[in-house]
Amino acid sequence: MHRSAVALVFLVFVAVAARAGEVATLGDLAIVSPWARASIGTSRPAAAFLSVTNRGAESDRLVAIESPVAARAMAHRTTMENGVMKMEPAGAVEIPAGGTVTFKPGGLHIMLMKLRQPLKKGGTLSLTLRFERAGAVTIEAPIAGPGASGPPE
Ligand SMILES: [Cu+2]
Repeated sequence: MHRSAVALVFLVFVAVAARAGEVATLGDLAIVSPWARASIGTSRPAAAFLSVTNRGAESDRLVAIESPVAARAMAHRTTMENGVMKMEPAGAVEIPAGGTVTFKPGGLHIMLMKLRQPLKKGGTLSLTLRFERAGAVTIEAPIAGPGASGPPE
């Protein structure tokens, strides 16, 4: 192999290794460590989590979420009100320039409603994220157990 080609391969490897957990990039956005929780059948909503990093100089907004397994998907926010935990639609989620927004248990999350099939531990969930500026990307989120607080190993 030509020496410059070896150097290029090495550089690409370093770039990939430095961004562990990144499953997709879309313009200046990177989708990091997506995962979902196994659902309790199909009668209750399911939740999915991930991070979005914006390496650009302009903010973007997550305006829509779709999944083939749910009739509706949306960003939700968990809040405490007078000691009672509740959640509500978060609307379009701002992804600030140079910032990372993390969807995680107890905070922002992706709520999947009216499931067409249960989310089973060990499977994967297909999610399409639609951003106002960057466009849409479809990712596969591994499904952890129903009580998991982080992605499956
Ligand atoms: Cu919710």
